[in-house]
Amino acid sequence: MTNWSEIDTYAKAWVKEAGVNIRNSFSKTLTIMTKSSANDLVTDIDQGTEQFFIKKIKEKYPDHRILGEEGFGDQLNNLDGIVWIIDPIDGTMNFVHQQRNFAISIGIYENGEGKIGLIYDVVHDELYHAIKGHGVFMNELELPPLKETEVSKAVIGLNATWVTENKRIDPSLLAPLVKNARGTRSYGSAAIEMAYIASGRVDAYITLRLAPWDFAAGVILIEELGGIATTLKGEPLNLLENNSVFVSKPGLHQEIMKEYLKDGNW
Ligand code: 2AM
Ligand code: CA
Ligand code: CA
Ligand code: CA
Repeated sequence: MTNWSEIDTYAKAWVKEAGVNIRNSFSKTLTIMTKSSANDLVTDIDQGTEQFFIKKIKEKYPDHRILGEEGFGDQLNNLDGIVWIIDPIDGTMNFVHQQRNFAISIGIYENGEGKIGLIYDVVHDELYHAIKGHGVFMNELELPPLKETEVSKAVIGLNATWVTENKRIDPSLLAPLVKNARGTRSYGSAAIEMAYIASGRVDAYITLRLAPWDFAAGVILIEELGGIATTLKGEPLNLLENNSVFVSKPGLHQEIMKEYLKDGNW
């Protein structure tokens, strides 16, 4: 039998320890590198944080596998067994430019089923934490189930990219949603946008391209609270590839799918 309570205790302790290391790095000079493009940044702290988690996990749980953004984990082509899906710093551009609005994101899955979700907003010291079947907490505060809402009363997480010319979606689909929503926000960290749905600060989050480590923890939090997580076509998310992601309070998800996303028929 898997001792989830023990895994949870270790995971939380490691996330807090990594957070201290990241905060301490603010006084040092960052090494900033680019990946796929000039705006796709990675730092030595992203890499060091991922390596920190891998060392801890492999020491304690040698049979667990790890999928990490920076590539120090395992090559996965299935989700068999226990898999940690890790983004050491989600919101690297914010980390580099703002020293805030970034998070550590860890989703722990067993045979593809989400068991533990951790999102740690390092600078605000807010640890969002879900254990499947046992609720979602922000630090010590248990979060209530998500209530239904509607577009006219909703704050929607949406990057302006998706309402300008882009190669993934016709901007005329989402422009009316921006107009009809109470407001839109863009925090620049998918994990924080999703944690904010869990805590009720945002009602939905829509984006056309995320990697598994961007949403692996967030969907566990949101689904545990009765929220809905799909692609923009309304299909289940796939943890082994990039996805469009639409996460939302209930009711609102159905309204946006039907009235703005034509039930995925675009
Ligand atoms: P990152 O900071 O870990 O790279 C920014 O809008 C959000 O999108 C962040 O969560 C960011 O994660 C993520 N992101 C940035 N570049 C991406 C890419 N090429 N594919 C998928 N997600 C990306
Ligand atoms: Ca990145
Ligand atoms: Ca990320
Ligand atoms: Ca990252």
